[in-house]
Amino acid sequence: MPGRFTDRRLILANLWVALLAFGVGACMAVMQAMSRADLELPFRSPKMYYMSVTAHGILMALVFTTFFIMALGYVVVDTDRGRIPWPRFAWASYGVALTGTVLTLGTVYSFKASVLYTFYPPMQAHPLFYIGLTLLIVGSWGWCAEIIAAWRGALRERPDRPVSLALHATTANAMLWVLATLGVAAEMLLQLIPWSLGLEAKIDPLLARTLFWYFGHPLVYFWVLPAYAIWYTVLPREAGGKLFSDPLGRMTFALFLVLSAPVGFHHQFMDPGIPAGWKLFHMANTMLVAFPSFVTAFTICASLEVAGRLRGGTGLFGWIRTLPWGNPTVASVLLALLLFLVGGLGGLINASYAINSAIHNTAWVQGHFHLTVGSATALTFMGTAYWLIPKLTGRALQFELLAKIQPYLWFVGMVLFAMVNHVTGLLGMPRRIFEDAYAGAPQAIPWHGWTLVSAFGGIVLFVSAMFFMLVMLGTLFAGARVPQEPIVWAESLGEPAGGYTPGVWDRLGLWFVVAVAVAAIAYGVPLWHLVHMTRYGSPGFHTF
Ligand code: HAS
Repeated sequence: MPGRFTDRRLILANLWVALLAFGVGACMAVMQAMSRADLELPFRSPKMYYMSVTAHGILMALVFTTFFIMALGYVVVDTDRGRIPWPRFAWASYGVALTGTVLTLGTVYSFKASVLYTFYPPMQAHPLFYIGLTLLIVGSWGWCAEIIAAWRGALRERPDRPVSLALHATTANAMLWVLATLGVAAEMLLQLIPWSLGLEAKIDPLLARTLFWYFGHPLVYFWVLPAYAIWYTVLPREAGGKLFSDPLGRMTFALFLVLSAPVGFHHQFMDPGIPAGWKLFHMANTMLVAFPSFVTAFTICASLEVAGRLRGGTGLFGWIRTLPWGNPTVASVLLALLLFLVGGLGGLINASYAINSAIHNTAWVQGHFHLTVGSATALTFMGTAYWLIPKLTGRALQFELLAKIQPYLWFVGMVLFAMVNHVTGLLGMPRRIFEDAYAGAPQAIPWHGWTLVSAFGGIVLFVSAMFFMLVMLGTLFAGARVPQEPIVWAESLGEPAGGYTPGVWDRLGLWFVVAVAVAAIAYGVPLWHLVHMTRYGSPGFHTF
């Protein structure tokens, strides 16, 4: 029966890595949340804690996301084009990315790379840590080549028709990823790898941080754009309605491509050595890149209203009640949207130059990113898995009741965990600390009660994650055979009878060129300054 997908094995291979990374990452997370609240655990120590935080960050933020996004990209191409352009090349890219992942995690679990997922120098890891991450990125470039080739193939075949919105979104994300990863590739090849191999005695941490954040902010959009794609192309149909506007979706993804890179200094507002004018410029761009998210909030809300009213909802808010809250895919996405509303608005607070000094490096930041990548992205991906796996495997979801409860548990856990992190952040609690007693500092006393609440949230999140894993493993191994449904993207309201004709937002090649130019303006001069100013460099430090 399974066979609707030509590249099913490749998609499943990517999904398996994503799922395993998520399951292991969730186990590390619950230990960290408890350890931070001073709850005793076997083998608890700072050394164990920082190894675990590094592993959790790499597994969740870099491995789970990247492999899930690659699987989803192949699903889109397979659905729209019937097959991916070069299957052997895709398998080779997968092999490279997987080898890199194993190398990196090997160094982390052998306590040779407790440098956290941002791997800021002068903390130094084993060379294989950096080489492994580089391979993970090289593997993902193979995926980008596949997606862009599929998009070009679709354009060549039907020049009078735009590609599907799903393929448009996936291609914009692949282009964004190519542009973003140039920064981290430069950091790895010119700085971190030679320095960790002992070929260079010292490293310039500020230059490394700048190259990292050139990559690091578009990275967050690389994580969230596939979730946006699901909100636009799957949610409206699953909720029983239509997408409010297809053209607004196309504009959104093209704008993200252009505006994602020239904003990285909002992670470095507190760093010395970067002129204030450039920080202000990046702040203004950050406010601009919020625009496509506001458009998305409007479009998705309008699409949900259409669905709710088609399902019989009346009155100002009656349509919200009639949405299918019992459908695990829809519930996951709706709850992800609600959490993202808070996380996204928190992002705008972070991006305000002056206010950033109050929250930078505090627990607030981990609150922010658990509502964004940990909810908007991760919870949407869980909902996507409930929708996708039966279509991919021809097996019915197992443990359906757990699947129905799981998104709500995630929501409650995240409210307790991430909202509370915002509060402790405002109370001055730093992020990434092993224990909230902070060596008995009196300022730390008010943190403890709140941190216990966040630890409880961590436990609820862990239970939710295990429910998800049970449903996935149960379905993949023992789901009953069912007729395989094809993937059909959501229809859009107001589509002209003969279909749309390509518009300016469909010209992703042009927007890529604009994106390169904007990134060159935003980074060219500051990087030139950094490279030419007097620099002293630092030797490596092995903290644990
Ligand atoms: Fe961020 C730090 C600013 C979005 C991830 N961010 C981080 C870090 C991560 C991260 C991982 O300016 C930590 C990095 C580290 O380790 O140091 N972020 C922003 C801004 C946005 C933003 C302005 N971030 C994200 C997304 C992420 C992510 C998305 C991952 C996926 N972030 C910052 C800044 C920092 C930062 C500073 C540095 C802080 C510091 O000092 O260290 C914006 O793009 C957000 C725009 C989004 C919105 C929300 C739109 C709402 C929508 C939902 C609508 C809801 C509906 C509900 C329709 C304005 C789309 C309907 C439901 C019904 C039931 C009807």
